[in-house]
Amino acid sequence: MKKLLFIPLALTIAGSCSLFQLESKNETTAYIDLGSKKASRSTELGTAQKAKKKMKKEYDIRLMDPAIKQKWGLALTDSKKAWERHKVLGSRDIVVAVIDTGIDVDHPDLKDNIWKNKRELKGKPGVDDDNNGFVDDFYGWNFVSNNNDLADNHGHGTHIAGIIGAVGGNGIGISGVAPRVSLMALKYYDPKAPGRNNLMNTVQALKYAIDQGVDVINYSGGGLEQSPAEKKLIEEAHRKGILVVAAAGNEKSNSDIHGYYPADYEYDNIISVTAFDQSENILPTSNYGSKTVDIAAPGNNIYSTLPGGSYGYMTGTSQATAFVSGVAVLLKSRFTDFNAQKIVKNILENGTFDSKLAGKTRFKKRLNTWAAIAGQDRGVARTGIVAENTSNMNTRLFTNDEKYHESLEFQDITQIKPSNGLLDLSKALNKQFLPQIAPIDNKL
Ligand SMILES: [Ca+2]
Ligand SMILES: [Ca+2]
Ligand SMILES: [Ca+2]
Repeated sequence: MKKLLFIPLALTIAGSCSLFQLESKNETTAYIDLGSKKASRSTELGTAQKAKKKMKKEYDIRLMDPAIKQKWGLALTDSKKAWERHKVLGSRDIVVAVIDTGIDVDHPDLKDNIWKNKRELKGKPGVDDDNNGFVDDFYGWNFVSNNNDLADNHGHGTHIAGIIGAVGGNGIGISGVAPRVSLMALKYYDPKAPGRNNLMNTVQALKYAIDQGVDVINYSGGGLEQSPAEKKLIEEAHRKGILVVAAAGNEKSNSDIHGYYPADYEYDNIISVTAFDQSENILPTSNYGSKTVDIAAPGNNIYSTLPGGSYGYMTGTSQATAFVSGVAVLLKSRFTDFNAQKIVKNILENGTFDSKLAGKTRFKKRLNTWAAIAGQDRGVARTGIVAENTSNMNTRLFTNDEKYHESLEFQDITQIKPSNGLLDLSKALNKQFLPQIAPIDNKL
C-alpha cells in the first residue's frame, strides 16, 4: 500500500504586505512515496515578494547597477571589494548549472549571462544538433515536462540565477556575485505540475550538467533521504572536478543528526551552505551542524531577479547557496586550473570567523568573497604584498593604501586603460555591455 508523507516546507518573508504575491502559496508539498522507495526532493522555495517600487538610480559603485545597494549580502561578503581590488568579475567561460524551477531566460538582467548551447542555436529546429539526446536544448532543459520550455512559474530559480550571476555593469537592476557567468537552466521542479518526481528529475538534471561538463552545480533543494542514483552522480562529478553547491535546508534541524541530501553526502566536492541575516545570525529556519554544514552565507530578504523582468526578495538557505556558487565562479575564472576541491578549500579557509557560528558550521565561518580571492590571488598575499609575476602592473593596486583603494570606489573599471599600467580589464568584459554602462557620476 502506498503511504504518502507530506512535508510542508514553509518560509515566510520578513516585512509587511507585498504588493504582488506570486501565484505560489506559502507552502509547497513534497511527496515521499515510501511504497516505491522514491525519495522526495523539494526546492527550498519560500515565497517571492516583489519590490514595491522602482529602484531609484544610485550610480554608487563601479558596476553601475542602480539597485545594487539593495543587495546587503554583497556588502557583508565583501564581494564588491573583491571585484574592485582583484579585478575579478567572473567569466562567461564558467558554466553554472542552476537545477531549480526554471529561469526567466529573457530577463533583461539575466539574458546575457544565460548559457547558450551554440550547436543547437545554430542548428535546425526539431533536430538534436549536438546529439546529446535533447532536441533544441538551447539554454538547458525542462526535466519536469521533458521539453525545452524553461519558464519559471514560481520565481525561485530566477531569483537564484540573479544572485549567482545577474549581469553586472549593464546599468539596470543588480549584479550577481559573479557579474559575468553562463547560467544553465535545468528545471527539475514545477510546483504546478501534477505527479512530479522531483528526485528523478534531479538525477536527470545532474546527469545533463555533468555530461555537459559544467564547472559548478547549484542545487538549492534537497531531501532527508539519500538516493543511490544521485550519490553515484555526485561521485562522477567528484571524479570530473565539478563543484556541487547545495542548500543545508530549511528544516530548523541539526544536519549532524538528520542528514539532508545532496548537501550531506560525504564528498569533498560538495559545499553545504546555511543562511545568515543582516545581523550575521543564522536564520532560525536554517539547518545547521558543526560536522555537516560547511559555511554560512547571506540568506535573509535577498533582493534578486524574478520572472517577467522584475525583482523582489526571498529568504532561505537557497539564497545563501547561490552566493557561494557566485564566489566559486569568481575563483574558477581567476584560477582556471582549480578543481572543485581547491575551490572548496579556498572558500572555507578564507571565510570570516565568527564565534556566533559555533555549533552551526564546521569552521565557524561565513562567506567572504574578497578573502576567498585575496587569499589565493597569485602574486598577491593576503597582506597586500606584491610577489612575483606582477611586474607589469601598477603595484599600487596591490598595496594596503586604503586611500588609494577608496579612490577606486567610484571608478568604472572599463575606464581604466592598460596604458595606465593596470590590468586590461576591458578585455575581460564582454564588449557588448560596454556601451550600456552609465557614465561615472563624479559627484558621489
Ligand atoms: Ca541537443
Ligand atoms: Ca536543434
Ligand atoms: Ca545589472
